[in-house]
Amino acid sequence: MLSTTLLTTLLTTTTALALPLHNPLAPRAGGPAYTPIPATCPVYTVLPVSLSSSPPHYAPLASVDAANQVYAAYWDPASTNDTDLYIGCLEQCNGLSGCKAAYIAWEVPTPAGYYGTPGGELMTGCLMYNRTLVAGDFGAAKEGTHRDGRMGNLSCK
Ligand SMILES: *[C@@H]1O[C@H](CO)[C@@H](O)[C@H](O)[C@H]1NC(C)=O
Ligand SMILES: *[C@@H]1O[C@H](CO)[C@@H](O)[C@H](O)[C@H]1NC(C)=O
Ligand SMILES: CC(=O)N[C@H]1CO[C@H](CO)[C@@H](O)[C@@H]1O
Repeated sequence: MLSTTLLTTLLTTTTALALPLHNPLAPRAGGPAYTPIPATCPVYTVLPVSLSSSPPHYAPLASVDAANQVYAAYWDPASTNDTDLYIGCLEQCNGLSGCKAAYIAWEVPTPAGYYGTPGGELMTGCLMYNRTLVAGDFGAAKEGTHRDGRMGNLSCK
């Protein structure tokens, strides 16, 4: 659940991140609206799962991205509170029709074709899916990518 204070922080943060500074990859304007998740709608996570890499870097399997990813937002690396960004990612999923699960990690490579770029830029990635994700939907990420990956299933969607 998100307090008003936290939401204010979040919105301030988002505004700051939306300014295209030196990074040519400006976050997409007008992503899904940040929609607070009611306390009656718990968020369930299936991470961490056991992985051979240590520390584990979880990434959704490419097949899951191809079949079920419905939206992705990439944000410039920032020193913002990771928990706030995770909650913001969940809230954007909540605001997107058909979104049932969201995943966020740091140092996520942008996909090829992102804003006409070859991709591979490491950014904070918030990825949204149209089905509940299970532990088997995740695998070990490539070294140096997907730091601190976390996910949530939205129980009311
Ligand atoms: C999820 O989205 C993909 C397109 O990204 C679509 O092909 C698929 O049918 C959708 N699945 C569900 C369960 O809505
Ligand atoms: C990040 O935000 C969460 C939730 O608002 C808070 O509990 C936590 O203390 C914050 N962490 C830092 C390092 O500010
Ligand atoms: C393992 C786990 O917590 N799964 C949850 C994922 O989200 C759905 C609701 O969308 C829950 O019913 C599951 O329990």
